[in-house]
Amino acid sequence: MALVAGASKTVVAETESKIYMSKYRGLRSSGMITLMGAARALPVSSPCSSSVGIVRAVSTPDTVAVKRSKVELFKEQSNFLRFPLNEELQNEAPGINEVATQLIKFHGSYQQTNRDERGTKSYQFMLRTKNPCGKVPNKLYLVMDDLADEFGIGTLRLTTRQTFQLHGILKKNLKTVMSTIIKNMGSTLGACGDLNRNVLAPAAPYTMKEYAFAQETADNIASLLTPQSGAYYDIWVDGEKVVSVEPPEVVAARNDNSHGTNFQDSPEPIYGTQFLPRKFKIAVTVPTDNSVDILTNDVGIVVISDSDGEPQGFNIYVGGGMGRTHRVETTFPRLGEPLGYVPKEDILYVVKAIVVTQRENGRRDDRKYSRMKYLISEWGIEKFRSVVEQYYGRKFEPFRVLPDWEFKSYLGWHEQGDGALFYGLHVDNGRIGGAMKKALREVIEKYNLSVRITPNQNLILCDVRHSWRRRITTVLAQAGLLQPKYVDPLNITAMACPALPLCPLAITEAERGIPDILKRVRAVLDKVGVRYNESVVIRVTGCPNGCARPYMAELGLVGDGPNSYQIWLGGTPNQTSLAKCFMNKVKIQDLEKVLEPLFYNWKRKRLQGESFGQFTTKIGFDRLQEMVDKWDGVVKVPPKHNLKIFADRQTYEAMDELAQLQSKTAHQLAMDVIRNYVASHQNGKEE
Ligand code: SRM
Ligand code: SF4
Repeated sequence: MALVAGASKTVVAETESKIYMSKYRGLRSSGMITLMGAARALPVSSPCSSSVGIVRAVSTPDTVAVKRSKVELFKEQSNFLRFPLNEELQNEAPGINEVATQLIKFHGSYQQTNRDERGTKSYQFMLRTKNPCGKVPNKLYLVMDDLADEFGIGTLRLTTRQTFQLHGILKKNLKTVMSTIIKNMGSTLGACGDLNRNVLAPAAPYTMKEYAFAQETADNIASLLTPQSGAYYDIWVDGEKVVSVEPPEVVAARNDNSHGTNFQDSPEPIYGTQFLPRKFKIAVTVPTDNSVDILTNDVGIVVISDSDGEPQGFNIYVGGGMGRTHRVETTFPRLGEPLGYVPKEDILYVVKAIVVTQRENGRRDDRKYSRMKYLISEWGIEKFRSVVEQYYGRKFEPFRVLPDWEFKSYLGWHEQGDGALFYGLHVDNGRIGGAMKKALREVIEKYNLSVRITPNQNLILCDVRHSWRRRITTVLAQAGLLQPKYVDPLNITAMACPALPLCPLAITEAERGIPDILKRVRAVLDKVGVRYNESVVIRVTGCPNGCARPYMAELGLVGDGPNSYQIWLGGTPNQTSLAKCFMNKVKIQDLEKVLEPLFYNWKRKRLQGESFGQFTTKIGFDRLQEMVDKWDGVVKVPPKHNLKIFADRQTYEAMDELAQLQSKTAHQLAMDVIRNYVASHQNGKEE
């Protein structure tokens, strides 16, 4: 029996998932919990519209005893995410109880412990911000930078969904940190929890109409789906009103109930007491720009313009998602599939209709299967579409034909389109610390720059004047933030999740392990003769949840035991196909035994321009396995030129310093520069 601590002792969850309506009714009549009042106006497909105002696991059978997961009960009894979080935050204990731990996620925080430490658990909190399109105003960047030093572990983490994470915040400092973020143009509301997460959009601050429109749409969707009850401000800034001006079209779309989407008179008109069955993810982009990994989102939205570049509407994909559980084959990563096209003025209504379809029908009995991808897989896209259409009140038009997708990194210097420049910086695994953190702060503060976070854990400095370019390039390069042409192409597209020591779900290393993995992969590529400028998209996660989207990588390493990984192959450089699991339980020290034969054969047997991902898919796993099994370790490639490099002392010392910042020797750094030079000349590029 699990006791829901903090509440009256009568609140008992009998097992993880058996919650009975009769018990719930008792609580309601005792007035202990505030519930929103009204029923949905026009029930569409819900079989349980009789349960006043409550969404109950609606694709599971509507019996008296509907099974719901424990978290559903926590949400229901929380007075819209307040209770018992508020109480738990005020007591002297270093941590918070189980219910509050679930609720605080909706406020943008996770309780964690340092898994490297033995003995008594020392609780700490990770905070995640919400930054639609990755936009970070200058003031917020500086504040985050300070907070990381004063209250965190001294680093900032850029995430795969264009947000910041601060790790290591103690409970006693949570309110100070949260309120500081809120008062400095930031928010963490809804960064985690069963609701809409940060909305992705291309981070490039282009002023072109299509990009600006995609970003405005992402902002509006984020506003539409922000929790409304005020609990966040009650808890973190003592109910202070934080003025946020919403566009009238967002307010109108949220309040519209002409198709039975809303809980009328509820503090949460879209979410109700139960919020969504699970996390929910949306990305918006423009044709060709797949910087957002569009197909991995619950909803992927693509701006469609006329021949003059004037946005007219949107193509919509649904049902993407990465998370899975080892050895449970009924859980799987899945790509979004086309739902249809809608005119531009309908987008907020359509998004709401999709969210409500998932709210009403997504499973609430077993959180492993609660993501919308499982609902769509079970129903099929036709049924899903027809239910969404009822909430939308119109039919979808046919999905418009799209050009091929490309991965865009936005690294290096680019024109914004308004006379200013932006500078995309590669940040290994999004971890900003040490000299790099100091230099970034100096530049961002001095030139009053706003920044953007990319979905690849990188950073863009915006609104840079041409006259500042040289100075900024130099200051950042001295701190190890090099122009992309000086960064190993493997690093540019690689990603790893945080994993150990703070992620409670990590099975093995990811962020801490990837620097060495990439060096070893580079050594293997060198050995088999693959040229330096040819790259492979590598993504590493410490468990199968897929936070660095490893199932879209050409080479995905997914932790499946201490120092061991599954190897996933078959993603493409433009992130449009799903990889498959090639091998299980490969020990990290045995990586070369698998990679050497694969890269050797790719080098020798590929068609011109064929990426590693395309090659592995074409060859098939049986033959790849044979290559690995028969590999004798003998690489027959022409010998390399033995190049000697001479430099004067001053140059050598400068290179040595720079090399140390990149964990290389001066010789390796020099080789990288030469390789890059040769590669770009082979490609006919200007230096
Ligand atoms: Fe994630 C849980 C980190 C993007 C799928 N993710 C976690 C937690 C919070 C662990 C936990 O539940 O206690 C990790 C915190 C680690 C730490 O100490 O920082 C965590 N996820 C991250 C970040 C920081 C990884 C990164 O390297 O940047 C990303 C933060 C995104 C953000 O700013 O909102 C992050 N997580 C993702 C993505 C990628 C994406 O959204 O594009 C995915 C796969 C896409 C998807 O959702 O399907 C992802 N995270 C998960 C899952 C599996 C969800 C599922 O459907 O099964 C979990 C576990 C869960 O939810 O139960 C999870
Ligand atoms: Fe943690 Fe797993 Fe996500 Fe990595 S993939 S951050 S180990 S939940």
